[in-house]
Amino acid sequence: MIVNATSPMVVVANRLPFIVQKNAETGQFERKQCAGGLVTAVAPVVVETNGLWVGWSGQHLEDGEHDIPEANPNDRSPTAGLKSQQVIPVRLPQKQFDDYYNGCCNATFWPLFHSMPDRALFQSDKWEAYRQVNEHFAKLTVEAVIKLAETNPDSVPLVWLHDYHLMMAANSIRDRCDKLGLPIKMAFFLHIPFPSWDIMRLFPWDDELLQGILGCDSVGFHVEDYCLNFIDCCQRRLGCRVDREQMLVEHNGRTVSVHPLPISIPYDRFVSLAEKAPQVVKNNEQEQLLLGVDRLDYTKGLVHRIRAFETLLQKHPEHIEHVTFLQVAVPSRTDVKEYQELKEDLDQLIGRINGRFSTPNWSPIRYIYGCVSQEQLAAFYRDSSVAVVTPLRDGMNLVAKEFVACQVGEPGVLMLSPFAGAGTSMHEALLVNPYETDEFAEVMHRALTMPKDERELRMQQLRHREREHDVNFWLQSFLKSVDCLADNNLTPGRLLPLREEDFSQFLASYVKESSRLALLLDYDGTLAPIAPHPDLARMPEETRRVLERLSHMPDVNVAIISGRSVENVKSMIGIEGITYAGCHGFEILHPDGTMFIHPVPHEYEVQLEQLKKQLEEEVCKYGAWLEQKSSGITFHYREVPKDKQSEIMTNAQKLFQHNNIKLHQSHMAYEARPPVTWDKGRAAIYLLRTLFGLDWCDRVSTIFAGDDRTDEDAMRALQGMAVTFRITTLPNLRTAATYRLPNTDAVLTMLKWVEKRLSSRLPVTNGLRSRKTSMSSIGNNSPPHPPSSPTRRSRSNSQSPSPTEPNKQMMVMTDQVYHQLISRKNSPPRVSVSPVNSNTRSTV
Ligand code: ADQ
Repeated sequence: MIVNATSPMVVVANRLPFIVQKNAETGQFERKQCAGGLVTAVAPVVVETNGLWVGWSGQHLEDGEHDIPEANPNDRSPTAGLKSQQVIPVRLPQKQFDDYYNGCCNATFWPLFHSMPDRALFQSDKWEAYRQVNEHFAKLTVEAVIKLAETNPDSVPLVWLHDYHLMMAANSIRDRCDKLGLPIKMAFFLHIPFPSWDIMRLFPWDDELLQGILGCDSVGFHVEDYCLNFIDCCQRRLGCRVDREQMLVEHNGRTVSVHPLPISIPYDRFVSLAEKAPQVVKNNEQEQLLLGVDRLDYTKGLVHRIRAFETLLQKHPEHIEHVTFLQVAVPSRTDVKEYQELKEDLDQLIGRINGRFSTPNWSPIRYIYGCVSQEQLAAFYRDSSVAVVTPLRDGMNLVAKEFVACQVGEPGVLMLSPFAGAGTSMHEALLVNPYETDEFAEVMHRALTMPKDERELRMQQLRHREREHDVNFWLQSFLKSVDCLADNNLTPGRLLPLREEDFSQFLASYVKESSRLALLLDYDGTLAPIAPHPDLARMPEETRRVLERLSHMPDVNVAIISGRSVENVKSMIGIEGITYAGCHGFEILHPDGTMFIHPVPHEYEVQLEQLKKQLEEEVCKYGAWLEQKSSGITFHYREVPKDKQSEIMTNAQKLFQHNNIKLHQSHMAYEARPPVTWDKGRAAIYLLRTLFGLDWCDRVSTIFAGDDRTDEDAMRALQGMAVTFRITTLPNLRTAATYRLPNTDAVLTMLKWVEKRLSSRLPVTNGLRSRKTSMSSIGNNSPPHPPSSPTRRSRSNSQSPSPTEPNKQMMVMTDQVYHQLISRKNSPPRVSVSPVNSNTRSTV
């Protein structure tokens, strides 16, 4: 095979391309070949590029450490050239391996991805084992990359992860390599189907799984349908921007390309095997063989197939004594109960049918339960009249292709299930739905009686296609897709930068031109990029102007909900006429100047004072400092030099603990917040109810955007009642948000989309809406008019103080008041609550 790869390859698969076994006679460890499509296709690339293979050796940690044996000098298999130093064996404790392999891979992903969710088990401990094992694979893969970098410092290795066993390794590999400054390319190939969103969403950790796969640069599936399913899941579950035509997914600021790469077989090898294989012994010259070759797995549809054969004999008795069904089944996962039951069912079914139809010279079904050599398989393929390849669901199915390659004599007929990946391209096969038993039997009859000219024509076409698109073609297509093929200049697909139009996809059906709109926005990391010091976190001028214009539109309410104190966030934003909620919603300054303050227990205030004092005296050094807020404090350690950070953090944690104050982790900071059930979520709901009444949800379109854990409270509280955006660059993050955005620029783009969408509205000027300054007429970036007093319709009848001077009126929120407020429909409750003196605040 001429590989032509430009990068050394690190293949990462559940198994090594051979199993290491102890020879009972010599006591020496030696290699036992496992000849599969993957090994045949991929091993030569690893050999030729001086790459490495990471995988399980068949040995557990308990079996002890031993060297990987070199290949036997007589070895002619594809892995013969693979030296032991090119192999990185994965050894794991047996229990952990079992939880990962049987508990998660085979009990969860195998049935789920084959769209058989009833068979799938969802167990958190098995999922945890899966993640841990993937982490272990990731660690060893990075060791492989380091090894390659030492010998080959100028090349960028290609890490190729295989199959459903390793869907969670990519992010960890990327992260570790980034930290070490080691550039890599990373691709993933799935050998089984990728299910539709409807099935995928049943998996409780689907978001993590999708993000795990998206850690790669390139993702390959057998057929286009699986690619589209994956893209669909990324869009619907993670809110990724996607391009279905170019098959691109944007996640975490990176573009991941998706490729249909139909795997195939070493065609020529099967042809030459078929040319040499000995004749299969038949009952007589005229006997026709129907052939099934499968792993004994419930996805392969063996029971359905044998039942259809029974129907054939019943409906077409002319085949009795002339047709035999030869089923070859390789034992698979024999330690799993489900597979043992399948074997029993099949044994009984075959026994019953043989009992029913057998004659003294003939039995209808020949059943071989075991592994047969490829030479023997080639003979079966060549000498059978019909191959019955009818899985209930299959990623590709190589048997169909092997059968076709081996048709070197009298042409046979291929029967194929449309639910196998192979069914999408092998058009000349007779497609049959395995669930439709009567029709299945009729198609068997048609295949057995098909005239030679039709058989020839169909087989010729099939063979031509498979010869062209053999396993080497698959490999070259893969290398091309990752731009690792010599003489290939691929321009990598890129999604266009996020544009305003992209938000139509997220928001158009929710935010109409006529909608009443509430925009609830966090500040740091959402409107303003995170900076080393809070004072330096400035919102771009353009964002300020868009927000200002939005705040002047009728029926648009803008509220900022921040962890900063209310005065501070207001001064950072500097727009009048909007709502400011500070300290995660503990203090809310309404546009008319009234202030809402959530009460704080006295005991907490005493403890807080003590904590403050101790933090200042003991740990506010090396750049660590304390931010004072009305209901709490934030201890910042972002500026502490790296070598001092852990000491400062540990000491600060101890002081929080010592003073019995819960520590809330923030961006490089610890926060103390009052121990009450009030957070951004409750504050957001309170705001919406006070602004729009109890039925706000029916009348108002709400958009929330935030970037950290405190914002998740709001995302959860608003789930199903608002469109929420999480601004994040974390590669694997669980969020309650509807969509993710990569940065503050994307938030600005979203705001601009909203502005454009609502631009037919008239802005408010001094309480009057002026046609002259409607948003559609604003061509420049300057605000249409100077900031005016907050004169929304709902507020125009309240006596608003000057916006520049907050109203000194305050009310204190008790649970009683809160419930009173939220149960009052449609009335602006702020107005009906007696204001209390600000001095009373701390005593409640
Ligand atoms: P499998 O589920 O294993 O592979 P398949 O593609 O049919 O399914 O490959 C089976 C292989 O095993 C064939 O090469 C066949 O020759 C061999 N085999 C079958 N029965 C045998 C027997 N009794 N003795 C010896 N060899 C036997 C997974 C996915 C598929 C996908 C492949 C490759 O489930 O959908 O096509 O990976 O990506």
